[in-house]
Amino acid sequence: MHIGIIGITKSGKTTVYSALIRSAATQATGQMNLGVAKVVDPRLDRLTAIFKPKRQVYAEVRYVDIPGAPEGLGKSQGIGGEYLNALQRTDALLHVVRAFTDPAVPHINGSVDPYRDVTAMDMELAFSDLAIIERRFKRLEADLKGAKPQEREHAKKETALLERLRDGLASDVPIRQQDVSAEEHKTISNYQFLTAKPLFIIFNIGEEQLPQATRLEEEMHKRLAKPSVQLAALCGKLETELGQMTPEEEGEFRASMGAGESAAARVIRLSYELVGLVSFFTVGDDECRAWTIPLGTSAVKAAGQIHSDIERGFIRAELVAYNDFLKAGSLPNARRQGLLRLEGKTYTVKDGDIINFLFNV
Ligand SMILES: Nc1nc2c(ncn2[C@@H]2O[C@H](COP(=O)(O)OP(=O)(O)OP(=O)(O)O)[C@@H](O)[C@H]2O)c(=O)[nH]1
Ligand SMILES: [Mg+2]
Repeated sequence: MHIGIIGITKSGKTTVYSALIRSAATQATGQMNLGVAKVVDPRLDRLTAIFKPKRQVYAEVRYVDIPGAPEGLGKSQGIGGEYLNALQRTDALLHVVRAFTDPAVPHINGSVDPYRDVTAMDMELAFSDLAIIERRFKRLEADLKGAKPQEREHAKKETALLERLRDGLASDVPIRQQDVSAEEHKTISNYQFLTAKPLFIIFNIGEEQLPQATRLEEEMHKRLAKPSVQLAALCGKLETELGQMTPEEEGEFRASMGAGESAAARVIRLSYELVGLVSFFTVGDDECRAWTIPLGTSAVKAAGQIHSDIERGFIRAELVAYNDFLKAGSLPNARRQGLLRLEGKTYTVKDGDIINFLFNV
């Protein structure tokens, strides 16, 4: 599971990436940066304060800083399309939009206009999807010649679906906002359409814009809010600098700057939600840990996240919801109050479940 960072050249992609992974990254020409960000979770901090384990392990999100294709996205397919391939492998896209002004870093279009850049990128992503659809039409046409009746049926169905997606794209509706059934989703999942991926739009603002950040985000929500689209404003440069400090120093600095809660931490948490991930916890003297699973994961699959042996030898999941645990105050109390329950293989794990897997190998 990883999120690809995209945007026009000098929008601050590498800067935002550095802020998210809390490490000052540079970028060799044409190279991608791959890094891991911790999902700071106050619930896990609370559990750690209660259990006082030797180790605390946060959930993680991976980000890929993909260098900008200078001549634009759609056109880059002509030059080998590694850029497109890299984008297609991602699970979501994070679009860093230039909102800061700095005469030392000229905007390639001459002026700073974040909403213009959002529209331009949306069009490029749509353009890339349209090209994939056109190529597929040609293949389907060829396949139809001499196809058996059943194959013909399939090809016709797919052609109709792709025509619908194409018409939607032509009227500016990204695939993520189009009506696609679960079955149709399966058909198109191989194509890795870029406008089908969840999208996070980040306005990379300058330090001097920080006092307006909230107002800016409200405006973003008015103008850009859509299903499977997440929005935030963040000062990449400042967040990167703060990310190099110890948590104590960072806290003091944020207070003195009026920079509020960590915008980077918030973006990471929102990315996690955007791609449909939730956390369950394991607790103990040794380790308190947040584990990552897709929303809707069964108990037995969740066990497999920890170890394949636990999945194979799964007997039961002994669990308590985070809020119930807090109410009870301890695991023995939770047990006495009937809040600690046993669930089987098919139980759907909820965000915040504290689980002890019983297994036998
Ligand atoms: N003043 C100011 N400068 C910034 C900010 N964010 C990034 N920059 C500067 O803008 C320049 C480009 O930033 P990068 O993060 O390298 O941008 P990029 O999108 O990765 O650039 P490419 O990979 O070359 O496309 C650097 O000199 C950054 O220091 C900001 O919030 N304010
Ligand atoms: Mg870069």
